[in-house]
Amino acid sequence: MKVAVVGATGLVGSKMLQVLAERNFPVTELIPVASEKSVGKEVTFKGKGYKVVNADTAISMKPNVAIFSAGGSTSLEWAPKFAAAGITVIDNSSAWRMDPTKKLVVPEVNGDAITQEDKIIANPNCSTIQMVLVLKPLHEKYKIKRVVVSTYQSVTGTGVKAVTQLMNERQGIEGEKAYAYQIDLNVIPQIDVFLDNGYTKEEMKMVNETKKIMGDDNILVTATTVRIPVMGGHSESVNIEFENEYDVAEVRSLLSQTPGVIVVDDPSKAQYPMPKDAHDKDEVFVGRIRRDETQPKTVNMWIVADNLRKGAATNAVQIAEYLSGKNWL
Ligand code: 11C
Repeated sequence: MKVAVVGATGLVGSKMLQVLAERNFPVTELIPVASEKSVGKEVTFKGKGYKVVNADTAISMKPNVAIFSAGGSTSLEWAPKFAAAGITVIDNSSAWRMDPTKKLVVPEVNGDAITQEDKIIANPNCSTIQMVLVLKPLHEKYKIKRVVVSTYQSVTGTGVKAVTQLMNERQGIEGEKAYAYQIDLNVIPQIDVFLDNGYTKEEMKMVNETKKIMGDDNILVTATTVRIPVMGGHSESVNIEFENEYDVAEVRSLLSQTPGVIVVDDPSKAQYPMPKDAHDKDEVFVGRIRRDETQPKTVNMWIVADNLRKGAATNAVQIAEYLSGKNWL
């Protein structure tokens, strides 16, 4: 299968190549695509070098599938052109996620929403993906009424420039900044721009994408998203109120049986998920599962995942695997 990766030289793009190789996606030809300034550079895939091309050239090479991670404006401009040429697009940007004509997919949660007619499929935001994977089995069992989430997000979510800023600050080196403020030894309670309602765009992504993926507009979600000086993964403190009574041991057991979720939850041994351990793993880790003693039918938990893997590249490749399994590519 010919696979184009649009944005192949970025942090997520590079992770896409790594994940495609690791999962042995049947790539017969890789088409790395990037902006004009990267055209001609070489990227390595499974030990072989491939020259970066521009989007026009990629379309003329007729890939079966194009995985986009090059930002919203590139996706808005180019995804329809790829789709019009019969190329299925899996788009990691926010450009198409809330478009009612496009599917927003986490394969384990709503893979069955995809049809053969879908030519642009949206990959959700990283902080949403790791949360819905855990919410889904709980919603099926106890029906979720309301979710209160606070995030602790890795600088890798912003990209290479943010990683460089953190490392430079750590070594006292002046350099270009991804954030308006110092990130080392600090916490920034703003991810993306502020909207008129006082929430950030990242917070409203968690609210709106969760409802769309879970297929239930009645789930109430309120979010506070925060950048912390960490790499390796996003962490989330999640408070979930159910319609029905639940049992903590049963929640633990349900989540242990959920594909893609690993429960790490043993307070007696100080075992809980941490970004350092989630780094470069495809699974979503959950722990600190405990009853909210201030309110009935409510549970607290802590969810961690590598935002570049399940939060981006792995989920996109899983969508491609789903399509390939159906012979739709
Ligand atoms: C962050 N969640 O950590 C963002 C990155 O809509 O795909 C991903 C943004 C998106 O900053």
